[in-house]
Amino acid sequence: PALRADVVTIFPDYLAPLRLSLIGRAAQTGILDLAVHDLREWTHDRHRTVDDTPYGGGAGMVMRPEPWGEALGALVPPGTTPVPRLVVPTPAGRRFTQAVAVELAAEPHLVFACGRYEGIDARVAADAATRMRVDEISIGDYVLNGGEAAVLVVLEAVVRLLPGVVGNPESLTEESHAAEHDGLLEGPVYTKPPVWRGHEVPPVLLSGDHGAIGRWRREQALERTARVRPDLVPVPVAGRGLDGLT
Ligand code: 6GU
Repeated sequence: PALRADVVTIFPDYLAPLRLSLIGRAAQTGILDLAVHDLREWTHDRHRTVDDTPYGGGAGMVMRPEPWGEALGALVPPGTTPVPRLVVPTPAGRRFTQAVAVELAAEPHLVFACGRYEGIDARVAADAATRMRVDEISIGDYVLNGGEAAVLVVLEAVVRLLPGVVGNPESLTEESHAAEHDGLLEGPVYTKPPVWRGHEVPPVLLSGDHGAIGRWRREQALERTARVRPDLVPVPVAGRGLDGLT
């Protein structure tokens, strides 16, 4: 497979959508080797306890380190090569972006550790970091109850970048956030009919003039990005104007 992905969670059913659609097909065709593991398999008490009260006080519960240590030890035994990357979804992580998705898609093996409650005892990441690269990642500035929904997001963004998953590879370079278009948002798109409910398709798109179409799309992308995401507008550099031409 192009990618092996292990997901550890106390809610394996939450990851069921990974069997559907594009990711499901990638797993069916062998591009993706996906395994979802129940953290409670690595508990030993009658109640399969995964959490405990926080040292120092505070609200909520913290995930105990022992089951996580055993799980990661079983999935990544000493001497495992290539060394997998451990992705820990947390609202306190570095921001997940298309550039991070591209980075993760280049890895052969990803292990996802889904925390719940107030998070995982910090010694789990510290201990794992002695053996593997640990990446604490946030999918945005809001709080989820656990990492599972974030893993669905991260895997959808990563798996579609694997060779052979998206039919036409040009789709990947023409879309929003593509580095090839300076990370701009994609402008509006149209299909037939040329007039619908009185709304016309912009005539330039019917002109057959690919130079003019390319300039129009760039202008639309810049206009939309400046309007809805001014933080994404690229800073002009000497010798290269924002029109992408000069
Ligand atoms: Cl990755 N995990 C959780 N639990 N909450 C989040 C998040 C991740 N990203 C934003 N909020």
